[in-house]
Amino acid sequence: MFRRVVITWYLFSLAAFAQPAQALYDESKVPAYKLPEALVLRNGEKVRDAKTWTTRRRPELLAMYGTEVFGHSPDRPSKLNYEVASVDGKALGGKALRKIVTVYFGEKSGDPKMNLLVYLPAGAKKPVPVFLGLSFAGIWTVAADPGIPLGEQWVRNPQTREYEKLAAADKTRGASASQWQVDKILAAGYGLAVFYYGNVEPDFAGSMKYGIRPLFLKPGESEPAPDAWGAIGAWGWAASRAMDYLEKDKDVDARRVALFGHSRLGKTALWAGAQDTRFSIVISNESGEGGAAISRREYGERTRNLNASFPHWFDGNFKKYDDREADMPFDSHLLLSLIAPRGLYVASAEEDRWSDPKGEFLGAALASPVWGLFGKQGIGAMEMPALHQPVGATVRYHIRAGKHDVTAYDWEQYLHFAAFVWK
Ligand code: GTR
Repeated sequence: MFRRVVITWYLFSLAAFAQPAQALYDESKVPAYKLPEALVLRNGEKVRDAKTWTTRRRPELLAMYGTEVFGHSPDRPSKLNYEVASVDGKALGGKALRKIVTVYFGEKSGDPKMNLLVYLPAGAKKPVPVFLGLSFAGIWTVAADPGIPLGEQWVRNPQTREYEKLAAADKTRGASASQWQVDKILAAGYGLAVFYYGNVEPDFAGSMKYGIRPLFLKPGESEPAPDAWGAIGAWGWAASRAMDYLEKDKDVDARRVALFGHSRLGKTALWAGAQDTRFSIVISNESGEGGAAISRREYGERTRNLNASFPHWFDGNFKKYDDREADMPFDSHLLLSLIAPRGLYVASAEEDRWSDPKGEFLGAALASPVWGLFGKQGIGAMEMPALHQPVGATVRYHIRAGKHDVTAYDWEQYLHFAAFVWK
């Protein structure tokens, strides 16, 4: 019980302490703004076809996001160092084949490594499409499955307010099961792969030393350059390493892998999916500011809040945009456009005003013309839909009732969307 209380307290504190009372929530007071255009190159030339998009506009946007926002990540390693630690064909009461795969990030024994949990429908006759997700709380919280090894979890001690790495208690098994909906995913014929972001780098200012980024510092560097990756870049890079593994797994249809993340991990999914085109679908669940929401909208969280509360998430250059969103040569529609022409799902929750649902919708709607270059339909509307009325085709959006969370309703929409994209 005690541990569950600590985890709840910790997760709550992540969301709560960063929300100042003076955030703007009155739509009528949101000032007008002017956005950079998706289909215009920085030199002013118009983008009229898919080839110009792919060979010129996309690379310049990717470079801009690398330099100004998330920081550049290292290249794909020449070899993935991994080990299939266990395989059980009768997991979850016989419904699933479960694999635990350890991915090693460094050469030395103390270097960071992550455990990837892979569930596939038991008895599948051919390789299956997979949802790959990042977890806030550890892979053993995904399902109450005693076959998942308990790991260590970074938690903030309520007394000292310091973060500590503690062995997870058995009671935390399945603690975040409602956010993963494993039964629904398996019943739809898909697999689910999940890793714990804390295995890659813990999530607090000053935590870099415990994660993978030090492995890539250049000689003489004690911290990444202003245009080198932050924690979001590191978590996203690990998602690509999970993808490297999925490509090697013969039970997985690696051409059909959807990358999923919620909140800060939704921002992470967008950036990882923007860079790594092997992800055929990218799902942003309430990614908010720095994710799907238009930054120039003065509603809910702002750039200055991100940089003040989470200085480790973005790169050094991003700090200069505090209260200067109008000067950004980018905005969220351009981040989202980097997923084109693959499947993109953006989802919001009505009570999650901090994430700016309307800003998230507009990001997806304003990115959609890029899908048009490829003969695909995006959102196809500029009016926010009503609650529980998903809109769009290869770019899709919904807003549901309720709080900042991932729910069964959200997963039902993602499964439906995946069936459409992977038909
Ligand atoms: C909040 C943060 C948001 C969002 C959220 C989360 O505190 O301000 O940008 O990422 O955390 O990740 O839960």
